Amino acid sequence: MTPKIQKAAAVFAILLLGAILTPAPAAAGPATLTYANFPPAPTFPCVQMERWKTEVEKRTDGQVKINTFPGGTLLGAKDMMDGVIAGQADIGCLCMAYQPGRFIVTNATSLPLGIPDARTGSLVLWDLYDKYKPAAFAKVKVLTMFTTAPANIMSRTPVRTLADIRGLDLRASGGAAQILKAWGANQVGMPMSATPEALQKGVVQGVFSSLEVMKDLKFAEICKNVTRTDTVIYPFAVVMNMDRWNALPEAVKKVMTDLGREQAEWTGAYMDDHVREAVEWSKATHGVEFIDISPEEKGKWDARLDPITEAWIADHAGEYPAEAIVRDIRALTGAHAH
Ligand code: 3IO
Repeated sequence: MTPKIQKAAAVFAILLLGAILTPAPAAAGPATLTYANFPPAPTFPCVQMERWKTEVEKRTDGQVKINTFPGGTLLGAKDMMDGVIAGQADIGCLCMAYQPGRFIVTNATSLPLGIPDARTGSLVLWDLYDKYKPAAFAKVKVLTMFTTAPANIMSRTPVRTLADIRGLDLRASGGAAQILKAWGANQVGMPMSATPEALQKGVVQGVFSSLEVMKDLKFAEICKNVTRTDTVIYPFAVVMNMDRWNALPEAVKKVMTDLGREQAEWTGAYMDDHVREAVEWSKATHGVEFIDISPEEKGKWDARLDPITEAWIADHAGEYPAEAIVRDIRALTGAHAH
């Protein structure tokens, strides 16, 4: 053997030994991720969380394991974004309405622009995020977004007219809160996770949100009246810590990225179905009365909302393409509604 070949053989032997002694990557086990959520497990943000977990674990062939924490056990409603940025949870689900000044672009979906249902709302929100990639999300990976179905008034006493709602203590947040104020209610802001106790204790006399909570949070036991306004949605985001995201294998990243839009649509469709079910359940189980506002009265309610969108454009035109954002939400709503 020439010295050159001897050297090559030695290098080969060392490489072979190294290959034998180095454990295969699989031996390190799956990446384990924590996923924080603020409301109780039976509510829709947690139902979509479990669905996402199941799909990701299935589609990544066991390369990742997701540990879910519903009910604010890892992060609370208003700590979600900063908690994920800081790494207190790897993934978190947040309602953007709880920090209205932080998520200007995506919260524009909760202007009174006529989004008819949660499936449409979720796709509109996802496309809007995708188009504008707002700086508010620069520090996280956005895994999905979705919205509730349009909000309605759930209350102890019946609300049929603007006179009935004037001064009534009703709970809402974000864009929905602006609408309650325009109708003359005494709007009280708090996350959904704090609302059951506030209703129970009489701190508020009702809630302005999507109707599936009549069943999921048992509001039908207290709120015997629902006034159909179908006015505005609440937007949500699911975000991941950037360092944890960057550390994931490419194949896992691809699974999660590909799931973003599908999860938005799944969650919206689940919400719409579940609202229908909760309405029937509330009537049958708790004798809840559903009030349709008369067309003449509805004209007055709608007229109160007319200035809201123009005022929002005027307020934000300096910093954002506010007019284009509103135009896009309207166009996307038309494109996705069916
Ligand atoms: C919501 C939030 C948590 C659990 C169930 C829910 N249904 C509708 C919402 C929207 C929302 O965040 C709110 O505060 O009304």
